Amino acid sequence: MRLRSLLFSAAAVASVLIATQGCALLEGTDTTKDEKLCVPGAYVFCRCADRTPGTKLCRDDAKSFDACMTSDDGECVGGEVDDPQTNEPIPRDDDPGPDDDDDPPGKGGVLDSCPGKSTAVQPGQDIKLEGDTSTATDDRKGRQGACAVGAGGNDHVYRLIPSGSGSLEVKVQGSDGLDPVAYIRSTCDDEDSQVSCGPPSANKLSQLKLNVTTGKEYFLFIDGASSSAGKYVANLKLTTGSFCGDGKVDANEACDDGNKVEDDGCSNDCKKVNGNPTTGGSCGEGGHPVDVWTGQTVTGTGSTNSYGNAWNAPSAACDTGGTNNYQDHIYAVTPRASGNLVVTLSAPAVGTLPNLMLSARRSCASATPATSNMCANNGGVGSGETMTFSVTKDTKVFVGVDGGGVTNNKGDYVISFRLQ
Ligand SMILES: [Ca+2]
Ligand SMILES: [Ca+2]
Ligand SMILES: [Ca+2]
Ligand SMILES: [Ca+2]
Repeated sequence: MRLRSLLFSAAAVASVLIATQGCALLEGTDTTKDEKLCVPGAYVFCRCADRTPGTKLCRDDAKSFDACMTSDDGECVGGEVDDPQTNEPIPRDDDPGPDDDDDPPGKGGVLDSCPGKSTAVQPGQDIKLEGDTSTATDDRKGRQGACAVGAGGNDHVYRLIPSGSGSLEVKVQGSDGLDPVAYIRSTCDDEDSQVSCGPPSANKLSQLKLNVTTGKEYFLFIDGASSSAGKYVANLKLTTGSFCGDGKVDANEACDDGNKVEDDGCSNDCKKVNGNPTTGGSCGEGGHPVDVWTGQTVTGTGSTNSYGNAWNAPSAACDTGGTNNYQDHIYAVTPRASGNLVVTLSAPAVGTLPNLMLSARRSCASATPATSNMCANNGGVGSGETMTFSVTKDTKVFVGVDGGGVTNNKGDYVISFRLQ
């Protein structure tokens, strides 16, 4: 009995050893140690014999993995081989760079999670992105109208980094079951930040166009309508060119603050200077910027209520020896040609024009020199003001809307600038 028992024990130990070695051979790692290799349910990097990068799923024991897979071809061709990155967690790729080509695709990979696969977008370059959403997860969906699809469809994400400002055109052709819907967000994880989208179409082609600005990031999602998934080819092309919203004042634009916020001093069409930005409150801030082009009238709604008293002697022309302690709104006007600048104050849409005056300076901080036509303070409450004075191409002048009269008259107005 004792011998049999010993033999049985020896056989049991041997079989355990064989099993352990077999397992070690299979996984390429020594699992005799009681240490965890991975997080169950997470994907790690693996390399196929044909050098294709892939991912493999960590099993519940935290020590072994499912077979190495690639998103395009499924299981590895020729099996898995050792690689310095093997078993590394799938990185969240924040850096655009040459390493990107090694990013493992597929479920849990960089294409399947924010911020997505970093993709440089250079002007004039044809960019082709190919993929297959079959093995991705459904985390996101499009929004608004015909684009409000994608729930139930697996999705891929690319982090686009344009190196020029202009119009970005995206065409996504689906095949193999995928009816694509492509959409772009300005914040990867924020559905409400969608800025453009190409609705699904009968020929499985989703197309969109978006003005993009260099220095900003955009997140392109390739999703499936009607819970579809499959292969796609996306073609991207950036054509540089100026536009309202690129942050630069271009021909015939009165301003361009690069945002999509109304009434912040620059309207979304770049034609009006509505609002009371912080820059309108002092010479240190430079004044509320306005560009004027020959033959064009720029209007703005404004108020002196938002500001303090930057100019206590508005201009030499307006200064009658006393001081002006009233609140003022200062515009920094850049004439794009030499000529005469006509500035007009008129009543706001609601209410009466307070007793305000206009004055202008060649230098924001100094009331001199200013000629007598650089002041308009003729009317009282409800009465508009107009002044006209000469300006030189690309030489800034400063226009102040200030309190007129003997009390601190202040409030809302409409101002216009015309270069002729
Ligand atoms: Ca989706
Ligand atoms: Ca512009
Ligand atoms: Ca704005
Ligand atoms: Ca003042």
